Amino acid sequence: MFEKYLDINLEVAAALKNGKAVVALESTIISHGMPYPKNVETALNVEKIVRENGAIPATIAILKGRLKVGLTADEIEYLGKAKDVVKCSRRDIPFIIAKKLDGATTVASTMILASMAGIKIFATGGVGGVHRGAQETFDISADLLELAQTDVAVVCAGAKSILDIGLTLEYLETNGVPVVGYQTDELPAFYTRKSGFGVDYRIDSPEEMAQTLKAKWDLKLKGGLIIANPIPEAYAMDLDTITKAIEEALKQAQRDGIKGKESTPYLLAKVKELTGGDSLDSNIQLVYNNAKVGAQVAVALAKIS
Ligand code: PSU
Ligand code: MN
Repeated sequence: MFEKYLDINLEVAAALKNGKAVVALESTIISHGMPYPKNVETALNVEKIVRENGAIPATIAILKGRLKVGLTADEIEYLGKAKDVVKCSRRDIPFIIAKKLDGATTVASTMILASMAGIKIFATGGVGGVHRGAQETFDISADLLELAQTDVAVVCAGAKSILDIGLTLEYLETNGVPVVGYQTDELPAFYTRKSGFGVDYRIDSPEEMAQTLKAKWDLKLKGGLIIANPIPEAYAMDLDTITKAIEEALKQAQRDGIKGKESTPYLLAKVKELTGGDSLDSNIQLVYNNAKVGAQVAVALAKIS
């Protein structure tokens, strides 16, 4: 049924048909997560890194109401520049289709489209989470609920401290979503390698990660899994600098009355401004590192599937 809404590009379709490794990539990071032209440059480099590590990249978005799995370089450029792209999560998908709009997919909606296409591994920078102050605002990302129900593993750099990391972990535990540290015992905090919080399990190789995923899905334990991959040491930010920037960004968000889906893009842009662009450089490097690990896990999973 969903096939009539879905366009899988030829290369991705062939790879899936032949059981080759494919890595899904999201588009909200392009349209709402980074400024032009760095967003486009990053998205194209991420695809290159996925290829260098033996997998086929599939950047996912909605264009003129069509669900696209695998964008061309021109489509990525278009998304990176366009001003009226809707940040599209699970609830938005049918409206973007019926109105024939352009939608950038979040972690949640990228998982949905990846799963329709048959892609199991998805690499990005950060997932949404439980926001600080969620006790009052109820701001909990739909990404977390998606992880509870859609069979796609997400490689990210942990949870950043614009979120309440402790509450995010509690929420994931309740919903049966495992949080795995890739070559780490500690959950990374996006811009830094440490958060003060542990992970559920540590896994050190793509092969063991693949075996874990296969067992989970063979047993029909539905839902995804967070593969938390720390930013490389050389690109990690100074804890004090990033903490101050995040505190200030949160203060300004409150002052400006930022709510709902605007919240995460606003905070990311503010943190970038307050760190003089340093946070963006770190953000880009951690995405590259996640693309590499995502491809390696996808290759290992393809071998045993
Ligand atoms: N975190 C980042 N960069 C991003 C996002 C999160 O460091 O670009 C994006 C992802 O697309 C994620 C979305 O799915 O923000 C979460 O938004 P919200 O908090 O509104 O659910
Ligand atoms: Mn939210």
